[in-house]
Amino acid sequence: MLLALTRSVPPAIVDCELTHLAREPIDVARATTQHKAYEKALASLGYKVRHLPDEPDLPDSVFVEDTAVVVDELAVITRPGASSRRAETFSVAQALSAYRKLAFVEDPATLDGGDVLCIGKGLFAGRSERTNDDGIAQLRAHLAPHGYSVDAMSMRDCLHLKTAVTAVSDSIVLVNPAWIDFPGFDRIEVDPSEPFAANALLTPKGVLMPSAFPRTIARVRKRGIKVKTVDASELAKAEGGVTCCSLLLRVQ
Ligand code: CIR
Repeated sequence: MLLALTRSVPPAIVDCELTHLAREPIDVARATTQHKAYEKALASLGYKVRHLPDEPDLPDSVFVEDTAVVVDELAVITRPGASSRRAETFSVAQALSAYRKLAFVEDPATLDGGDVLCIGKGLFAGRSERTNDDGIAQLRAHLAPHGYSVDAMSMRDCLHLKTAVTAVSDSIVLVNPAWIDFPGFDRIEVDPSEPFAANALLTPKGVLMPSAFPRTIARVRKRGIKVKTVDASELAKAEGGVTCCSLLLRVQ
């Protein structure tokens, strides 16, 4: 079974962390409606959606991707780079312990799940304001015994590695070349007018992308990849994309 762990939009999201965007008012009701549509989209892509406990006072708690890196053998609970986000991990660890052995990223390391891209047994970890070299080293140490490689990557001008590049099939990446050099893979480049379009969520039934990026979506479809779209515009004001609102895992 495919499982998606999600968490509802907290009222405190109006005070979310922002790194590269100017603060704009966030309509919590609208964000919640969009988040529900996102969960529905995940269900239509074959996922059973399970809700993590609400964290109404943790502003970025809807962005659950950043709290863990989950592979078939293990879940690595992160230590988010923003100290305001560290308390998000407790309930995630508890929920994941039902499905996976756990490992933990520990001080002085920091790591956000948004900085980790998995392509098969190859992982790429972005050095960012949130993820440091200790974080990447600890991730590597936890995963190497299970046959995973972890390559450190550098980006520019964006929050997370997966703001700049994601996988849209087993072998094709969707990339914003202004923010990262990502050689070695067949690639689709985002339309230059849609810099945030590189964040797509890969599922076995196709990719999920924000409807705000029609030009890039057309490029992905042209390569024969199925694309489902959602309106994620309100969560985008909190610097979130489609990968950040879920943790996806295979369970028995
Ligand atoms: C933050 O700055 O931590 C949140 N406002 C946005 C997190 C987005 N997460 C992600 O892309 N994985």
